Amino acid sequence: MASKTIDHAFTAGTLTSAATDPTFAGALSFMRRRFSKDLTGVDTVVWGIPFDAATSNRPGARFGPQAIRRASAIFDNDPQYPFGRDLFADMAVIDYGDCLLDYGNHQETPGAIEAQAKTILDAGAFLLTLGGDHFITWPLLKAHAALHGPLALVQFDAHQDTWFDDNRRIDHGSFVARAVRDGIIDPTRSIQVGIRTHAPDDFGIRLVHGHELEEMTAAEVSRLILEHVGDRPAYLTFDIDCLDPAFAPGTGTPVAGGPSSAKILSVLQRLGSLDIRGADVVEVAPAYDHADVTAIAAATVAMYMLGLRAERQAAR
Ligand SMILES: [Mn+2]
Repeated sequence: MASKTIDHAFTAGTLTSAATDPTFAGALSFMRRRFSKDLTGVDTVVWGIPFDAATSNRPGARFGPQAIRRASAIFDNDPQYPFGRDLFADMAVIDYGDCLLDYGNHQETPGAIEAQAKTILDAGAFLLTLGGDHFITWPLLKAHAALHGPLALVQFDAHQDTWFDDNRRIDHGSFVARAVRDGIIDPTRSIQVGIRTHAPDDFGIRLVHGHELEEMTAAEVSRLILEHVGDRPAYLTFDIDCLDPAFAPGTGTPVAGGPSSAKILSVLQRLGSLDIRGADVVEVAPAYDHADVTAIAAATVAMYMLGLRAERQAAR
């Protein structure tokens, strides 16, 4: 066995080295990136937020980061499809581990997430977060908007997340209402894809409903997103319940009638010209999953976000 690695997550010599751990063995960081809290010379940070206390129905997304890391072992040392490249050849990516939260004191949760995100962003790194339920996106948006101003929100989701919010609730269904009120997203440049529930407000955000998605091609959907966002700095949030429960059963609030993972990955693949300043993948609840279907879909979405970034850097 020539030049294989094992436990690359802590034996890696450099941040840009390829991991060749056997798929079934080795320490499970995201895509075998080095586990580190050292932000020196880091381009991109993958970070877990194991929080699900804001869930309205089935809890369990606190186990999302672990499941997504484990599923990401399927990405071996071959060039990553469809990007045709080693994503880490020129991009220093670390797995920063998880956000420390007090499970008994949820009022402190948003502040803790925002402060720890700020540490990462202040070091100049791009942040890709693995949730956790969708509440976490609000403090993440706060940390990103402090740096970039109001962001265009590109949200893949079955839900609009604009339900009642009094600025104190710890609720995964109201982060968009709060972000609009806070002025940290620009609703006129924001878009939600895959919606198949009714919420109280849309705040002028462009919606693509589940039934519309069914009738549009992936090229049409991506063109709509690119035209609507334009050159605005964007934050991409991917709730795994955007996908039909057939493709993502392991989630807290599944809704029938959604797109396939193939359709949505085809949309994501075409978003390379978006100015994405931050991203997350949320709502993976592995207790309701089967054969890692949902975790593999989420790991693939997260890999695509790194792939888009690697492509953009190579084009510069
Ligand atoms: Mn949702």
